[in-house]
Amino acid sequence: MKLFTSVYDVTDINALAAEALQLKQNPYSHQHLGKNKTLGLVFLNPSLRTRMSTQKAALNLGMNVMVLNMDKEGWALELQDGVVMNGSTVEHIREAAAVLGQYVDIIGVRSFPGLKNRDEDYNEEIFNKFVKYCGVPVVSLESATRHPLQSLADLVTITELKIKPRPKVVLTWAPHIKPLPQAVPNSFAEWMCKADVDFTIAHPKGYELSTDFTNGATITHNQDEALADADFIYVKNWSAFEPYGKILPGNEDWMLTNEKLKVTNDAKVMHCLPVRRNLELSDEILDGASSIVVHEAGNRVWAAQAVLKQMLESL
Ligand code: AN0
Ligand code: CP
Repeated sequence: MKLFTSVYDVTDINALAAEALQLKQNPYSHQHLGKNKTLGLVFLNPSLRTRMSTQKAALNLGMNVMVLNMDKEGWALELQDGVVMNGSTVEHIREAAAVLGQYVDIIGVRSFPGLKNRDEDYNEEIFNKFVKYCGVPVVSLESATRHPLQSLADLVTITELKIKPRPKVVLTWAPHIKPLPQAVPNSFAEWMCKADVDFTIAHPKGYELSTDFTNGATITHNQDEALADADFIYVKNWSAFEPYGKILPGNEDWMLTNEKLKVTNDAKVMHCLPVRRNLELSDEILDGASSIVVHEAGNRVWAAQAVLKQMLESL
């Protein structure tokens, strides 16, 4: 594997999830693969889980890891071509990415959307420029429109904890006070539409995701109906795709509660984290028996390790 940006970079998602679960059983079995190989992790936005789990995954494989918080510690990056750089940007992405590629064997990049210009975000301009100019394999640490390491960890978690062959999985929108990217729900939807699950998306009117990611999902505005008989509930806020990046008024009653869980099949509740308590998800759920959010975050290590292993094998 030379690139990991979406589900389309994976030939067999179930095999990759199975590989992650094998690595969970035997984390240090492939230390020789990463010997004298370096992973560079470049962050243009904050992170806790992605940074630590990907670093841990690389260490388990015997790799060296270097982290650059480019947004805080790097030079201000210019992204446009053909401009006179007489403003605040100091270094062009052409040189920055190419130079990073000289120091490392694999690069991870996190680059959130601006949520202002939909075409720019959905064309993945920043991420694709990194890929184009760095000259080494690239793994997405969440781009403008997708978070594939998260989605793989979510598939791993569902595969690990399911008690029937084809569970019902529901992605349900949750309230938030800030406009958040569509990357996590887009990506989760894209992976679930290819997984062996019965997949439903529930959201208030106006929060339709791009149909490029939801082909094959059942989509409803009725949360209670969606939750009926659910085995896994994936909670996530996202801002509107149209009008792009906006929060629509109302919908506070979409926060999941124990009362709402009664119609489910004793569902396990997932969230990628970070989560705002009692806004996106209630204390009673996060602190109760149905929440698997910390277990899910733990599985980020094995998802990242499976991806890095396949990349190391193709170097
Ligand atoms: C980000 C998002 O929703 O995409 C990162 C989630 C992993 N969340 C926030 O910005 C709160
Ligand atoms: N879920 C996730 O990607 O968390 P971080 O933003 O903390 O990396």
